[in-house]
Amino acid sequence: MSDHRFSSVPTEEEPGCCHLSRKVKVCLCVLLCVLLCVLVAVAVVVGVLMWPRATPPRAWNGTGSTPHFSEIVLGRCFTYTQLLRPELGHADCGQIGKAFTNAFLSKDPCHSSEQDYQLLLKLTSQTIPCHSSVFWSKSTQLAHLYTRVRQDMFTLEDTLIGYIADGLNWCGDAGSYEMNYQSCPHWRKDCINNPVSVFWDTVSKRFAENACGEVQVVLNGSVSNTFDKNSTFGRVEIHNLHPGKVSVLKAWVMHDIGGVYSYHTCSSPIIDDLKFILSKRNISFTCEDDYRPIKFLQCVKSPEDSSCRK
Ligand code: N1C
Repeated sequence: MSDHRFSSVPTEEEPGCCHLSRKVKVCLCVLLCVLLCVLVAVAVVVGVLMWPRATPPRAWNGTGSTPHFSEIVLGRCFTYTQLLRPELGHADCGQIGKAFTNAFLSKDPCHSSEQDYQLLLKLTSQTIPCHSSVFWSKSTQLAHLYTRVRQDMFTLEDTLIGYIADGLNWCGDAGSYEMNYQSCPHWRKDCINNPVSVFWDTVSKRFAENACGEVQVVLNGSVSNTFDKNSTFGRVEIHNLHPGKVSVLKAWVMHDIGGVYSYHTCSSPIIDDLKFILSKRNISFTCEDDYRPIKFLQCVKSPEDSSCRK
């Protein structure tokens, strides 16, 4: 009699120790293949992302981006909107930070444009009351000392956008998503349309366009270019003041205490250049040497100077 019992001895088709059907085995094989493919794909993606850049960013003649640029921008934005001017507490600092970096990342740093900063400008729009705008040229420290005491007055750096960007440097590279921390274009040696110069021109233009009432400018009488037609103030701001909105520009020509030489006063021809540009634009102009409220601030540092004893 032939042996018809169900045998546990493996047949030729089911060798070895596994009791799995052919179907299950095929399924397992397919699953393993799929897993392998997924693993390979993940490894390739990670490899591409982590692989060191084949080409380093272009080398320029200017200083590279400020280390921790994005963190500084975010921190300053929160400081300004939550602590200094809580009336701007609704501003979205996350979006502002993104709009700032998106304005220049992955772009040729010699082809920056006003357009690149439009979203950032929109997100940082701010109303400055009439009679409170203070411009400056070659007098950054003194002008900011002045508005620090006069909290009702605003330089561009006392507005959100100016506060965020003051003193920072930034640029990207067309071939990368990264910032260039090694070098950025120098405005004279490389190109004028670099992200930083275009930024200050763009925000200075808006600051001037929005000014109204009596506006002031702090000028430095102790340098040869007290009024410089090529400075941001002389090239951008005075040409963007609105004659219908701005009644008068009051210039304060300040001189360093103990300075060896005063280059210019309100009677210098260089100030006439400024007066002339404004008269053509139908904006009144007044000028005063060593305006007392600002002079007092200089005297705080040099109380013993004879000019401070009067
Ligand atoms: O070129 P300037 O001065 O005349 O520019 C000053 C003028 C101010 O009234 C500001 O409203 O233009 C605006 N502005 C800034 O607020 C600003 N902060 C920092 C222009 N430039 C600014 N910076 C940087 O200083 C920027 O890198 C630019 O090139 C210098 C301008 O300094 P300046 O010649 O003394």
